[in-house]
Amino acid sequence: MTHSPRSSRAGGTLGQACAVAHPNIALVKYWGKKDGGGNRPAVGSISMTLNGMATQTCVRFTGSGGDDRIRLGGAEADANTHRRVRALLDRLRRYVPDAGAAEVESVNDFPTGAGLASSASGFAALLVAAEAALGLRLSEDERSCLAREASGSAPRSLYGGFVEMSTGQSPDGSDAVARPLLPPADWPLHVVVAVIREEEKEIGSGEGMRRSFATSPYAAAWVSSHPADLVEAREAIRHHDFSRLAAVSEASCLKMHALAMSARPGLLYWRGATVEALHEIVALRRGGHEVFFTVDAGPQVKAVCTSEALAAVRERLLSIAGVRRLIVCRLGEGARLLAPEEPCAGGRDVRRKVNQ
Ligand code: 2P0
Repeated sequence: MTHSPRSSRAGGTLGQACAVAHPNIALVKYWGKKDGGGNRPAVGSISMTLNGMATQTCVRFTGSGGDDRIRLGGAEADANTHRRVRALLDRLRRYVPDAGAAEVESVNDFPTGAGLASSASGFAALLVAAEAALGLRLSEDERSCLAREASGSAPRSLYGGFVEMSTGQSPDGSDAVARPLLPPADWPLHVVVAVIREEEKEIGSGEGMRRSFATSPYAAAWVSSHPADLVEAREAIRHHDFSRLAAVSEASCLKMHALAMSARPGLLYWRGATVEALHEIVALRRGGHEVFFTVDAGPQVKAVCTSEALAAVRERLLSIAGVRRLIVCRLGEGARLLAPEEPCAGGRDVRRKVNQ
């Protein structure tokens, strides 16, 4: 993709910046990539950005050579994460060739790599912080594209509330971007995350998608039936139609997992408590509570509900053996820079160096 000529250097000296971003959960799921590079999604998606979990990331460019130093949760990043972070930094450094090596510190206040969209919030926060640290001013679409190349779900965390990510038509991916659909305050829903296992999953989403598309007999049907789900969800969100959103979201979730399970070898992200939680949520809805489920590439179950249903949902999910704890969220805001005086869990060392 091309980033110029709209990008511009905002001026000033190279510096450091910190940003916060929240994970998002997809109601109409992204699963699968287009051939030809650029990490373009094979299908569009619609998500909710959540406020109860956050990634905080600080980036500092040193102006001198050497390798990037990348720390996640206080420890050196593993080789795969290091490679992905460096790839995004390299794309940004094309604008500022004298930026030098970066120091990155990032902290999640929720389990990492366990189906809770840590790559979405992580890469959204990294992009916003690095852009500011380099003094760049990217367009919204450029920001979306850079986030997407790092992680397909990350552009959705750039915005708050309900967000749609497009698969785009252009071969260069320049229109595979995220757009906000509805601000968080417009529909005050809750999301209760039932944490079932905090360990990192064995098969990451990227590998799961590749395997599903390479081997499942259902991949073509997933792609061809997807646009109707997007239309349905968009309409439900526009009209604040809870039961319509519930129906299309649960259908998209189960369809995605059916696709993953039908890969060879099959991908089974669920544990026993996952299935129990799905049954309990359906039973609550039959009992008159406004609640529906979604599950991502991990065992955790997310229950989307109204304020009226919240107490019953919490009680019922906590009663399931195998549910370790709940994280209760509302719709959250998009990624943003932290002001210098705001505390940043991800940037203690980076900030200390700058202030010395
Ligand atoms: C989603 N997931 O729409 C779907 C549902 C997981 C299940 O987007 O390879 O980590 O970095 O583009 O963004 C997780 O996929 O994948 C994801 P990459 P990503 O939320």
